[in-house]
Amino acid sequence: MNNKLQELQKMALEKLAEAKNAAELNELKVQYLGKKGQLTQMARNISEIAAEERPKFGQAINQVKASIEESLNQHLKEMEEKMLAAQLKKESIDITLPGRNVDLGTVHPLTMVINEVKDIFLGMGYSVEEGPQIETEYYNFEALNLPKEHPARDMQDSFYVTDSTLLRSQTSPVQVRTMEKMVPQVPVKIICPGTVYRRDDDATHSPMFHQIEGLVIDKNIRMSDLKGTLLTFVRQMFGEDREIRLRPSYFPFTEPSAEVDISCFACGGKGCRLCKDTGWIEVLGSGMVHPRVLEMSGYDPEEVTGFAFGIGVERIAMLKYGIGDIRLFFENDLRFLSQF
Ligand code: 2NL
Repeated sequence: MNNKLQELQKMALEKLAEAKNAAELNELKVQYLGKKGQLTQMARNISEIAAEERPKFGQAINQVKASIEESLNQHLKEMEEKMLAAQLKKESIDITLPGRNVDLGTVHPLTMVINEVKDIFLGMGYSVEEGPQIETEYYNFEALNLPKEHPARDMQDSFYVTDSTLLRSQTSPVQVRTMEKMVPQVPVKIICPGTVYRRDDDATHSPMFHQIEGLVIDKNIRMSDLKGTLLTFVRQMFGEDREIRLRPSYFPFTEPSAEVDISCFACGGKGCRLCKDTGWIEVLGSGMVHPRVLEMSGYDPEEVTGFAFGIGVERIAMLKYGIGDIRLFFENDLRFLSQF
């Protein structure tokens, strides 16, 4: 190989090895391989060489060019790797540092009970209806067969907003509104969960509390349908080995009416402190919808019948979780709420 060419290759490779950064490498690339670079110049001078030497010379030029390119790429690659390693070292984080705790909220015990009751009745084909919390006297009392002189209508027992509107004292008005919307269609099969208000305030009564009422209207609905439905509900809510007992009672909107007891889930019915040695615990009120109530909402009590029930959410939650004072639900004390 031509001496000058060898010399050039040696120089180029040495300089490439000494280059400190990519910019210097790039400069060398221009210096040797660029359009006006040394190697390019030499290739241009090929005409000065004897014709028979030219192929060999051309080949040598190409070899030198290839070796410079290879060395250049090799150095560039090494530099990139070094830079990456340095950057990774600089930016490394200590993953052994313990994480910060994030406080998670919990579902309120009353919401838990409401969700559970909803799930059970949704499973039996009911739909959920909601309605206004400020109601007219008509929907809250009149349509439910609560006569004008009934004590529940008294200012002392309900929160009146105006002379004829009040905070609903039960969720039944939602059921009345649903009946009016559906009439004369059957079946009606709904539950109405919601906040209700009464002038009452002690360890077992809160002026604001929660109710879930249920209503079924269809042809040939009988008391046995009520009993079977409530037994199914009670067993899912309080355990598969619960029994129920219906005691005669009175509500203006149902006839006949019945208070529903469940066999005590603490002692199984033998008698204990929870059931006050009776073996039974009262959990809800129910009955066959009063014919006048059906009639007022447009249904013909000769054609259809119905049953209804009302569940006190706070009462169920207090029983289920062994809570002695209703006010704990509304104080928002995290020491209480975080236990659920
Ligand atoms: C209780 C009693 C009850 C109803 C609520 C009702 C609703 C309509 C028609 C007839 Cl639209 N009845 N609701 C029936 C019986 C009892 O609640 O002690 N609740 C805690």
